[in-house]
Formats: sequence, structure tokens, C-alpha cells
Amino acid sequence: MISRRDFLKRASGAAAATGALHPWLMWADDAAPRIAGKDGMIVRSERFLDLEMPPEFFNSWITPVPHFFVRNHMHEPSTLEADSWKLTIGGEVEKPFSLSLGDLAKMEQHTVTNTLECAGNGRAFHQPHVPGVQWQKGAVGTARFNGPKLRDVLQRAGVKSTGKHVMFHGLDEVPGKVPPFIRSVPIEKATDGDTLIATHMNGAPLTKHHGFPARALVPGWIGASSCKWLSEIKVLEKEFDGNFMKPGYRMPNHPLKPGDPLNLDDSHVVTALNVKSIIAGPTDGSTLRSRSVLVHGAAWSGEADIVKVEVSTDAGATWQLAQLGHEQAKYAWRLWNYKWKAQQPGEYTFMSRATDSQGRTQPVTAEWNPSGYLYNAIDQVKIHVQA
Ligand SMILES: Nc1nc2c(c(=O)[nH]1)N[C@H]1C(S)=C(S)[C@@H](COP(=O)(O)O)O[C@H]1N2
Ligand SMILES: [Mo]
Repeated sequence: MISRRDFLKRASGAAAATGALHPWLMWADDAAPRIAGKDGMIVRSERFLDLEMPPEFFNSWITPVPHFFVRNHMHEPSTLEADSWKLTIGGEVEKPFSLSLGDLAKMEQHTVTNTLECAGNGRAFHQPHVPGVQWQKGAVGTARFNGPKLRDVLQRAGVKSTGKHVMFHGLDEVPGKVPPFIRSVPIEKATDGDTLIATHMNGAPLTKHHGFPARALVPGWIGASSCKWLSEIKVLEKEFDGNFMKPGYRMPNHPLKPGDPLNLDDSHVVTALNVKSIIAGPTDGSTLRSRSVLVHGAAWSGEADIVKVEVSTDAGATWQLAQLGHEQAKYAWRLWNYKWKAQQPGEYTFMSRATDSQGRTQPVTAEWNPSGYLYNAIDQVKIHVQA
């Protein structure tokens, strides 16, 4: 994250170069533009649609669908009829078959409350800058996903002993030479009782943006694992190695120095999410008229549980425990809050730091990588308490 001090330093650097301070540099708090879209979402890209949730919507444990971020790599399918839609299951199975939406509805249904986060969430805060959608805090949301277990569908097909990975193919409309959106997950995760072929989100059929009529739901893992607009499930002997698995969505096996390229032969596919927390309010750069402040946000950790969130109101010198919200579920974030009173007016830096059930804690600096995946540094906001 660009600290306000660095930002002002840069701004005055720009002033020295041009002879005058650009007026927008004097008040801009966000490094990236913020275009307000429908339902108050931040439009990161229109083609293809990428919508980010602004910090003020982190106040709800379950994210309403209109506030749930959208991440599309290509065009959404334009011709998708619920009646003619079919999902085929094949590959390393005894009995390949296909299912209609009605067939899925007749199977035993299971609900998983999951925090879905894009692997690139927070990318905008990496230093040095990395290319890609410049997500800040809100490429993440929590919803109740519902549908049959992938395990039950695979059992019906009878996975052969050679079947080690399960591939998902989405119906996105592929522009030009871009390869289709296909990814795979290991058989152990595919047959976990919480991995779904989701048809519903927060009690209603999936909307087009979120994968109607059915998507994979791989809880606790990066959003890209949860393929939307599913058309095909194929059991493979090996991990799929197309574009969205390699070179896409890979992390170095050993930490890189910022600026270093990724050696694909020394990298692995990104799977579960990291331990992470964000401060939703007060927002960065805000001026507070009251000395009593409620610092609040959300914390999550993929397949692990959040055990504590600590807050600092003095830029990391001292830390206090935040109160965790009562609502919780295995793969879902915890909301948290901390009540604080400023002794005197002035500038303050708030920080939040989460720790999970595997003993992992957020680092001061996130592990830099060329695509900016899994950003999870201690979050911070700078605020001004008015006299
Ligand atoms: N078919 C398909 N599935 C997809 C994608 C996509 O572009 N096409 N994007 C993936 C990525 S990168 C993320 S983060 C999640 C986002 O899900 P959402 O748009 O429902 O929030 O969907 C994943 N599934
Ligand atoms: Mo993503």
C-alpha cells in the first residue's frame, strides 16, 4: 500500500518536476480511480466485467448478491437456456453421463457458507506495481452456496483409480485466440463433502454474473477454482496444465525478490487462501468528527479458522484484541470490531492483523510475486481526528 507520506512525497516530486502541484494530487486518497457502478460497486473493468465491493459493504456477514464482486476473464455466455443446458461428466470414469438442471435439483442438496476471494485481491497494494486488475480490498465476499455435492456426481460416474484431478470447463465466450476458462482441482478436494456444483447463492438461483445455471464451489480456495457457467466436468490422470493453470495462478516455491521473474519449473498452483484481515471502516484518508471510533472489518483464512484479530491505533507500536462477530461458519470470514477513543485530535494509523487456527499471522509485507496473488499484508488506514 502506498502510505500517505510516500504519496505526498511522490506528489511533491511531481510538483518539483512540473513546477506546480497538480490539483488532484492534493486531495486524492486512492492510488487507483474509483468509478461508481450500479449498486455502488467499483468498476475495475467493463470489458470484461470486473466489479469490486467498496469497503462500506463489508458490514454484512452475508454479502448481498448485488454487492458481491464479479470477476470475468471473458464474455459471459450470451445464449444460455436453463432448459437445454447440460453438464457432462467424463474422463477417467466408468460411466460417463450428463445432467440437466432438473437432474441436479433432484439430487440431495447441501449448503456451504463460503468466503470467495479472487487470488488477485489486494494486487494494487503490491510494491513494486504488478500488472493485472488493480483490486484493492473488495474482490471478496461471503455467500451461502447451495447445490449437490460434486462427490455425489462423481460417485455416480464411478471414478477410476487413474482419476487424480477433476477439471471444470466454463461456457464463457472466448474472444479471439484466448484459451477457454478451464482449471482442475485434485481429486481429494473435488470429493471433499463441501465441494459443490452450486446452483444457488443466498437462497436464489445463481445470477448470470455469478455463473448461472451452475458453478463449481471449491470452498476456502481462490475464486478461480470455482468455475462459473459449468458445461463439463472431466476426471484427469494429471493436473490440467492449460493457460489458467500454467502460467496462470502460480506462486513461486521460494519467495522472490521484488521484480524477479517467475520460474515456472519452480512454482506451484495457488490453492487455499491466506490468512487476511481488512479494515472496512473508518476508510483510509477519512476525517472523523468524533473522538469515539468504531474500527471494524473482516478476517478470513481459506480452509482455516480465524482465532484472533488484533488492532493497533498507533501504527503498530501496540496491539489490542478486537471483538469477533458471533456469526461464523467453516469457510466464512469473521466480522470484527474494536471501540477506541482518541486522546487528542491528530493523525492516526490504524492496523489490523489476523491469526488463524494453523498459527499463521499476517505479515508486515506481503510476499511479492509477478502476478500479485494472495496479497495479505497487515492492513492499514490513516485517519484524521478533528479538533
Ligand atoms: N467460467 C469462468 N469461471 C470463473 C471465472 C471466469 O472468468 N470464467 N473467473 C474466476 C475467478 S478469477 C474468480 S475470482 C471467481 C469470481 O466469482 P464471482 O464473479 O462469482 O465473484 O470466478 C472464477 N470462475
Ligand atoms: Mo480471480
